[in-house]
Amino acid sequence: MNRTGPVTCFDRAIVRAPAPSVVGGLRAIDRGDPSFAGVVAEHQAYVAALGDAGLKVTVLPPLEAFPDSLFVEDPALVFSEGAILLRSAATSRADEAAAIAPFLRAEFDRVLELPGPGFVDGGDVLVTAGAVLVGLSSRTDRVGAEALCTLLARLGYHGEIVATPAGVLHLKTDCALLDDETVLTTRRLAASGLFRGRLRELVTPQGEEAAANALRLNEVVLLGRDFTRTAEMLAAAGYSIVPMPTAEISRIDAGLSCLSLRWRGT
Ligand code: CIR
Repeated sequence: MNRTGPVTCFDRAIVRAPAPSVVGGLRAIDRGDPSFAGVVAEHQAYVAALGDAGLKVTVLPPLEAFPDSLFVEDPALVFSEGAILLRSAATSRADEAAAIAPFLRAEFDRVLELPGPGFVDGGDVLVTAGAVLVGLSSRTDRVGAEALCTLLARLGYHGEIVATPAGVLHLKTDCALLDDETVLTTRRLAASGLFRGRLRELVTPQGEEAAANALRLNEVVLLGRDFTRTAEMLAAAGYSIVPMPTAEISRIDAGLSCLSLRWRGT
């Protein structure tokens, strides 16, 4: 198994249980609503996988008023040094940061807040060993990204603003850090040159682009279970794969990073 470094090493996580309203979650293309029971089952499998990977998981209560609130990665960023509350450009998600704030204030001594008028979703933020990459997208604008870089500096991190390919929801829709030196990426994101000279790239096979929203946790990589060719590629490269069900959450444009906030607390 390839080396896990500080940016893929975690012992704590926060998730939020899905509410029945999740069936009306945001999506770019409507391929039918997910089933509530199916989302619950996928979420439970995810929480179990986090525990198996060695993380202590706090499960927050469901929020019926916020269909997408199980995707806790978007309203906040967390680091060992503190948390940052973000601002979502999606109207239906705008108040999720306020909803998660009390839990973050209970966990972290330092909780910073992204000032307006800019917007950032956590799905656009890829923490690498060298820099925190902030992808511009329909959810993250330049004003928000610049404000975030200022806050990151206060926590001791170097933020860098990068581009997300047109039509891609979030930067991490198309990539996941596999270890300090390696990123799993789609061909279209790799083509932007973003990772050149920074990270070794493993590119998802054609037709398995959605596999790129994977999640490295300590000794394992959580990967959507339908992506068998990506699993073979990662196994051949020395990674230990945990196949995860994602058919229901993928109907509302979600993958594996967005279901949790992860950090090293000790
Ligand atoms: C949304 O459009 O906001 C949700 N339906 C999906 C959010 C996925 N978040 C992520 O990948 N970080």
